[in-house]
Amino acid sequence: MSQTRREFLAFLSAVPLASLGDRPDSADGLPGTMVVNGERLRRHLEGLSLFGRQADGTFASGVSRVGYSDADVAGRSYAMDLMRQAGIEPRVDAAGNILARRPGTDDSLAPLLFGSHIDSVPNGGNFDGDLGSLAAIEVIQTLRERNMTTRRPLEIVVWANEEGFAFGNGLCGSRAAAGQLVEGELDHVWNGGKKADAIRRIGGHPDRISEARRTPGSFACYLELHIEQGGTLDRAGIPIGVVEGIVSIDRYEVTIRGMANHAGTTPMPDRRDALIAASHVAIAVNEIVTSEPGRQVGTVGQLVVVPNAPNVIPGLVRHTIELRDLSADKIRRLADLVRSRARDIATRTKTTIEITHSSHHEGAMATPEIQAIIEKAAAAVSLPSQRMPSGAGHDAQMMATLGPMGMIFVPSVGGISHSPQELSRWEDCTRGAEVLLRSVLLLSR
Ligand code: HGY
Ligand code: MN
Ligand code: MN
Repeated sequence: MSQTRREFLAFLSAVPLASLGDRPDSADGLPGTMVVNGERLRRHLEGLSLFGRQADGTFASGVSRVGYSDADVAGRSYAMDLMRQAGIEPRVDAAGNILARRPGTDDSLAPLLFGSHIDSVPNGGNFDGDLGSLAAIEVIQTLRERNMTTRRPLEIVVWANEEGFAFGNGLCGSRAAAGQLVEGELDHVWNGGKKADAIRRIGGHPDRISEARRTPGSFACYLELHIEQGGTLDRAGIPIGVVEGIVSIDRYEVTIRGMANHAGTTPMPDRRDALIAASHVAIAVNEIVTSEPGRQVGTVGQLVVVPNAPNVIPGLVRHTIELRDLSADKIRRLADLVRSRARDIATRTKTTIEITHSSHHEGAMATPEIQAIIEKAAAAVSLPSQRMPSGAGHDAQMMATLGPMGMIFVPSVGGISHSPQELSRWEDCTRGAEVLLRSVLLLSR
């Protein structure tokens, strides 16, 4: 008997939430104290951090485990071994996503899907994605040890290339599942290789990529535990964040053409310096984004100078612009303002500036009923929680196009992420895994 989204949400609204959190023993037979194994989760996070660590590094050195790299292949194999130790058998889908299923007492129901990613940005941290992926395995391991079987089947997932440093567009595995790969994406070339071959490297089948598609209703709901990557929870001293919505993200490729010339013999007024133009564009992005109230952000994060020689005036600069906000309309409007400023800058610097829209990730609101469940799950183990937006993008925003979605945050110390200094306290990681477990139990009844 499969349930439609409406039936599932109606069921959620009827779930006796008071069974969790108002008294020590929840209806699931779990005590009001933590039951996940925080020590084991820590060991697994430390174990995963070895794959992509620099040669003479330590845990504090962070990790470079870019999607489809050797380190990613090794980290994925480590994660799959942990799944097997937890009694579930992983498979790799056509897009390279790792999936593993645990049967429920009523296997005819759509599974509860939960997980995250383990690829990183270059010189990234050891918690972004890793926590949600390994905590999902910890949930399965804990249920097994406690001899608990949920009514609904459970399916955990490690998404492929969430960060998108490889091939310049993120949420790759979850976009394939949501049917949102762009035309010709598998033929894109990066770092001397084709995307289709990169997907093969991690065990996917690009020629059968459509098999990775998930249809609405193929899962009851999607849950993701993740570090906040900002400083809200850490500053507030609150251990659990309940995500209300995930930002829309627009990315642009900018190509600025001037004229390479001799740095010694070319008088300043005669120069067509592409890097000067790019510098004005970067400042314009910052000025435009900060010119109005709100949580919008804008970043010029990647820049290449050609020929990049000390004694040559830069003739060509390529750089990115990334704009984010919960409102897709707002970042479209801000991009239009950037474009018009770029036209003035091109005139003033005697350069040409081409701005190409390279990717859009639609934001997503989390399902209110699931937000309520997460709050109750936190209360079941006496953890305060607070609702908040996500300034980072996540695979969850792709899953939200297919079904109900919820995200659980834990604090990032100092709000630092995408850096070796990214850090979440072990006790917060354990708390996040516990709330994930409680939420899974409530949602898979
Ligand atoms: O870029 C992001 O927001 C995410 O960490 N991939
Ligand atoms: Mn992430
Ligand atoms: Mn990230």
